[in-house]
Amino acid sequence: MVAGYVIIREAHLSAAAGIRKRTNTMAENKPKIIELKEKIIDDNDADAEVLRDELRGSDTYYVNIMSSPGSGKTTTLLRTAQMLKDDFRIGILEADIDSDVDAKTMLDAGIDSVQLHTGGMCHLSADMSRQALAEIGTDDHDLVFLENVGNLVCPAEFDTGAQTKVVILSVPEGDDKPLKYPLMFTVADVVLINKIDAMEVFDFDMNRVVENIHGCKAGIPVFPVSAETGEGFEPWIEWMRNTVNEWRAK
Ligand SMILES: Nc1nc2c(ncn2[C@@H]2O[C@H](COP(=O)(O)OP(=O)(O)O)[C@@H](O)[C@H]2O)c(=O)[nH]1
Ligand SMILES: [Mg+2]
Repeated sequence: MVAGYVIIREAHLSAAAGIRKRTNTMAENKPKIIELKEKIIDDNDADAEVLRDELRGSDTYYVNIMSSPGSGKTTTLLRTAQMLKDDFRIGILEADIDSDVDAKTMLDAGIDSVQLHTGGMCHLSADMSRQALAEIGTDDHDLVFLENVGNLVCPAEFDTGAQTKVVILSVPEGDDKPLKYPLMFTVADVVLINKIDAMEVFDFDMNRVVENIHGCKAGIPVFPVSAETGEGFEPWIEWMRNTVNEWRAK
């Protein structure tokens, strides 16, 4: 095992974040940015099991959110955190290759968040999760969501140590994506079909996508939602709440 390290620095608003028009920079939240470095670990799967035991010890439920860029991870997390904030102390880890826009979105909404930079890596390993969880603090959070790097390939191959893997597929991406990226839908525990408010504009068949998802992993829950309007969120939120509470009761 090669020693890894974590550098923390206060973020200056990045060039990417600066694209957004800002009127009052004095009052803005500046996310803490954590530069993650990958340790070379022989067996990431075994390390992920160790992390799950550690999280059991600290009574922290860890959820890995995966999808393509733009399918709605940040928007979904924002609404999810707002709907679960009275049940759990929520923290959000925002992974990205660069920029701090997603963590800033959370902080602006009053949700605890740190931005993770992966140094160009297209996924997070269990050890990178461990570094990030240590920074956000497992004592202060019962439920931590990871917004993984936007990508339907690499993140599927790396167990982050999360107890639940959520995959988001959005309507504009098409109902055939489970056929093209089967590993992602095989490792998923639950799938959200986001942007259902745009169903009329796209040739997207809800029955067909559920069939395609269940062809990868039989019987997993699929929730059609709109993170924009909130449609369909109640069943998803109830599922998440029950899943965490059942785990905590064990
Ligand atoms: N119409 C519609 N747009 C959405 C929905 N969810 C997210 N978006 C938009 O899709 C874009 C990407 O969303 P974002 O949450 O940043 O995706 P991420 O890259 O996966 O984090 C933004 O312009 C969102 O406003 C939705 O349910 N319906
Ligand atoms: Mg995002």
